[in-house]
Amino acid sequence: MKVLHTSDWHLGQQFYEHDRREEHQAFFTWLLATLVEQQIDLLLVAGDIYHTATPSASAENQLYQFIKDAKKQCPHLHVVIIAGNHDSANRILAAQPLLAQFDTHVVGRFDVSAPSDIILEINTNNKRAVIAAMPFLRSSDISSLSQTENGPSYAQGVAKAYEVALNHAYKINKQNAPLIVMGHLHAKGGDISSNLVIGGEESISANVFGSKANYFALGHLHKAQQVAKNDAIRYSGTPIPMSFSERNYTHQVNIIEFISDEKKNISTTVNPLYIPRSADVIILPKGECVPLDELCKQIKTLDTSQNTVVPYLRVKLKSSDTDTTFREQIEQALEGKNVKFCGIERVREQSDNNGSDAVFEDLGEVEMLNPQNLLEQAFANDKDMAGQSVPDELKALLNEVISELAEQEQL
Ligand SMILES: [Mn+2]
Repeated sequence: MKVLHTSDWHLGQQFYEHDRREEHQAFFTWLLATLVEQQIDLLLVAGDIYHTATPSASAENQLYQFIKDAKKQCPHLHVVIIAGNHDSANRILAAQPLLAQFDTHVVGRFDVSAPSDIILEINTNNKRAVIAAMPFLRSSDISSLSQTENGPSYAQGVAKAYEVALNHAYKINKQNAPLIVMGHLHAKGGDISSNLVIGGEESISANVFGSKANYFALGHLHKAQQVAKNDAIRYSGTPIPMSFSERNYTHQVNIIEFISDEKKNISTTVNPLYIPRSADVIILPKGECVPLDELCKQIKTLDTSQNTVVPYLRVKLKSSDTDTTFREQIEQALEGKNVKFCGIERVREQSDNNGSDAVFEDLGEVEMLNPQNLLEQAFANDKDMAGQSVPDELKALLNEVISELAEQEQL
């Protein structure tokens, strides 16, 4: 069985008001050719198919067209898609009956009362695999699985959900077929070690995956990486950069091959395949901030003649650069330039009390923070409130709003 693992497509993303359809299409063209060349039996997409819970018609159209083309070119291909935190479970499940006609399996939500629903047996091309396709777990999905003194524990709930699902997978895998676990979560032990809580959920120890599966296809972290130094637990990362902070990532998909010997021992090989980048993502200046006139010079001399697809450009300027005509000057420098402009970032000088303050390269990273953390940072960074901690009343109010929104999201 030969498998291709990818994730975090974020179809329909608007990047500083710019449509990314063309880049996604370039990725799909490459992916289709790769599926054929590599003779892939099974395509795994580990969540965040779409960028928002209400994707545009054009984003949905792009996914369906891709699946149709993939089935046409690889008739025995099976596809498994799990929902990520950006996806609406209900929305992606709506297409399930039709997608099933194309051997495409969609798992939107984990239901504690029916854990076997997320276990799939794939039979294709005389090969077999068992998949535990665990979608992104919202706190409300798993609150009944854990109780501590302080209420439900998200980490414990996730561990329990994986345990229950995996036990079911082991039970049905009597013929010892390759077992693959899919998940959309922040697993501990990856390259990006951060104390920040990403996406409002805490990170989860890789121990929850157990040790019996042959490969773990993860999504959520956008940088391709192994987890806990284990070659078989991997994030594929995004196929295109989702923010300027991802501009130096090498985007890839993972190709996994399982070979069984006569004793039914399974050996697993994993090889990354690099995805060519269609649209370049550029920040000027490249290093430290430079004075405004120097920045304008750099913009004017930026050579985009080698770019076949129009690149994105964002510029940064020190906030202490007080020339009030900076916008006009930068706009003038941009005239006739073949770029998709993504705005001017005013960079604040590092304050003396650095250390605990997180520094963000762009707003996309702020989106990844959890709201409580963001509120605390707002207090810490505001000069009128400096030194004050967030009042409990305000914290409680924020939590109330968040849980109300979470409830609405479930509807
Ligand atoms: Mn994502």
